[in-house]
Amino acid sequence: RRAFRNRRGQREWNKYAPKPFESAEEFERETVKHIETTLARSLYNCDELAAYGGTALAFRDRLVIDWNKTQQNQTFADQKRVYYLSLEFLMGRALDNAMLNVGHKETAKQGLSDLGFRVEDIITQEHDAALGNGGLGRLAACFLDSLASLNYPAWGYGLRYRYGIFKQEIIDGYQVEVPDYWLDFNPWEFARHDITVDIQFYGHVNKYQDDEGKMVCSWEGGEIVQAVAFDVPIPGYGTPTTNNLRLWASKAASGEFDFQKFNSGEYESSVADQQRAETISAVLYPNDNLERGKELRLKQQYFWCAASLYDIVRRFKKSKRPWKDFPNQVAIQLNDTHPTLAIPELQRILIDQEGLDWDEAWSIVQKTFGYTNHTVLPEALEKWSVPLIQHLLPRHLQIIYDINLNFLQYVERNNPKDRDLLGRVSIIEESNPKMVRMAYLAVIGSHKVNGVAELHSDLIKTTIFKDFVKIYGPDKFANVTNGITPRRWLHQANPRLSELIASKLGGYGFLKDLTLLHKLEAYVDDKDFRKEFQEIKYANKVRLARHIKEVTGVSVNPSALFDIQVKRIHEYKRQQLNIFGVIHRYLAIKKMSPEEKKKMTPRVSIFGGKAAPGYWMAKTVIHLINEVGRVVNADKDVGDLLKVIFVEDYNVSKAEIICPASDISEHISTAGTEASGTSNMKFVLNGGLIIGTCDGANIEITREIGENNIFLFGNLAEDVDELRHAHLYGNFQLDKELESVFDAIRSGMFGDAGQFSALVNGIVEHGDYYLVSDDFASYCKTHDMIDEAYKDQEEWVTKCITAVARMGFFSSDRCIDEYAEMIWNVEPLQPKADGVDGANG
Ligand code: GL9
Repeated sequence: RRAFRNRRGQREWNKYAPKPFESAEEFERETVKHIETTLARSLYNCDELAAYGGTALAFRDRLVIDWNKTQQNQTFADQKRVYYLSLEFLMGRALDNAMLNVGHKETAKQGLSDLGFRVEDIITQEHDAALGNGGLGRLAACFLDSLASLNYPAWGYGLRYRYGIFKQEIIDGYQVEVPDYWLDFNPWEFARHDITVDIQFYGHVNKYQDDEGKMVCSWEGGEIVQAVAFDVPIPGYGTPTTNNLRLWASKAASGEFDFQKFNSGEYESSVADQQRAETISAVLYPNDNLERGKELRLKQQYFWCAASLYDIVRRFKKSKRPWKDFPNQVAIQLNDTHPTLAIPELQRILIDQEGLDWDEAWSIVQKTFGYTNHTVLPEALEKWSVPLIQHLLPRHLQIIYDINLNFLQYVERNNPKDRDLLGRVSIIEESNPKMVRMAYLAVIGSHKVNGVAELHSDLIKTTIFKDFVKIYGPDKFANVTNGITPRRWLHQANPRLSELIASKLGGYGFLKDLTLLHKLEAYVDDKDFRKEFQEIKYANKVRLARHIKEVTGVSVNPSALFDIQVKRIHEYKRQQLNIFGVIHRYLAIKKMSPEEKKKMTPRVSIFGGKAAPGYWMAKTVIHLINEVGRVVNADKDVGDLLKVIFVEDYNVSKAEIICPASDISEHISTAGTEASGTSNMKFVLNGGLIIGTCDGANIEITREIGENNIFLFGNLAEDVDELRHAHLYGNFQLDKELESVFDAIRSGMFGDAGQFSALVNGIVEHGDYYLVSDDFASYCKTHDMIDEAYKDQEEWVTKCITAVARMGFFSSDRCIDEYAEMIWNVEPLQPKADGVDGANG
């Protein structure tokens, strides 16, 4: 696979590049060499971790050659590049992915076996790179995979957090957060101590006339922190293209602690500066869909934007092109509003440092940026207080005010009659203190704004950005429905299913063009295919059952219906609706006769996900799930009919075990709140059905796979406002069945009822903002339908296979092509394969 043909049509290998392992022996030789020399470990006490290290380094050697060539090729080609700015990249493990992209996993498997190891055990030694919270960060990781696989010249820019998302332990049913120190041994990053940028904070602005009499501003004083680059290779699938993810770490500018203090015995304060600087990139903020306006977070944002822009501008300037070419060479995508400061920062560079006039600079800025919105939840929309920005970034505040002034004058000219409009769309909110609305700044500073699923993209146009549609017209707003990479979420997570599909489709082409899956529909009635499809699902459930037994001690029956909800714990995602439904089911089972029980479909309700450490309500939900599990799982009347499991520390590598093992997964957010969701796609692609609301990408999944193959329920987005209003000002009627559930909780059936009163009262007394009561009856009824449907396994398998066959649309490759064409205007760059300096592939 790694061979290329030269101009004479002969297969050749690069003279110097390490070739793919030609034999297991060759792999062993290199792995052992790394274990003994790079890692300085003796083979006689080589444990699995050391074997992981040696294996990773042996594969890394291959990756790095392609990486260097790709970068060289992209530099020579000198065409437009994409820069994806994201505060989160939820990468998960890298070794299995490297094996897939470099090839020769089988060779490694054989070699490891000769050394006395199983490849699966070695792969699982790796610590997840968990530099993200959830969907937004995982989307960025899928996008990097697709960008490389499709040969787009692209870089990711992020922060190198010393601590990623915390590890979750469940102790006595409560979430406990443990720090995730993941950098002990990370063979996938390369410290570039020679690539540093000085980043300024605080200080003041000086205004003066330059030699030509022009007024100029300069930002002076304050303090400097150094950004150091760490690079991570991102290999593409089926191509040698290997892109770069650059993560910035913070360091004290001097790089050394104060020797004078040190020598005079003040050891502690001598390192204080250093530690203060290093805290900037120390830890990922663990909030999901919530912004809290902390100074350190703003520092992180500016630090990362400024370092990345400096790097991008430096690269552009090497080309010696005129500034007006900047947007033809550079496309910057803002992943949410987190990198919005890049907008005033680029404007500052162009006017204060490069001497462009305002309008010329601003036109470059607007053409360069695109902004992706990922949520309409009001509590997630970023706002920073004016005094804080004034203090930390005085020059940027001036620029933001100037951007706002120009914008408001433009609005006023075009809408002279609409007085309130100016106040509504101003970047500055006239509150006390005044606030900078980052989403508005992002919209104004970008040429395209996109949502992440059709419903969401429509919603942003009618709610948070309604006025901007009036001002700019609808064409500034677009939709790019999210997707997932089939490499990780089908082939790596579910190798047997991938192999089965490949056997029918004549190879693994579907991993590059997921729409080829449609050919599977021809096998819906194929007996052998169906049987094997079912066996694979069963085997995946056995694998998950084993994991559950290992970590919780609870045995679950793999023949039961596996009903899974894994995602961040959030009121809008409504895990509370799910657990209330579970209690409802439990109460029903308790009342059943033995005959009725015989007819029941046995279930395992599986939950997983982290709550933000300060999100008390979400933590209460976790506690309730665990308490219900404790009671139900020990109840002899129930037996296998119902088990309730909370899988602790849900993360990317656990998702790879969980997603292939569902019969049903739950995507049950209050309509209009989940922008897209992406795990819905992962579960269906792996042959599970879903129960969901008409929200986010569920709607498009339904359109693609057919409404017979999905279980939809609940109120529609267009009715939510009305219902909320009625709750507060009408007569709130609690659903009767839900009332019985609450009675059970209040009776102390699941431990001290006082612990759950806020959860219950939020619904009964405080307006039920998330419409749990309104949707409860239809939710339970739909679960009853699922029970019935599951009894007819023939029909069930037909649904699952049909759904898989129709999931081609949800590849992140499709997303990236849409971004490239509609927003970035960039072309792929074919890897060089001329056989001389031999990018091979
Ligand atoms: C999110 C949305 O809530 C999801 O619906 C969406 O699928 C993803 C990716 O577009 O973005 N927005 C957001 O802030 N998060 C999302 O998952 N939160 C986290 O990632 C923590």
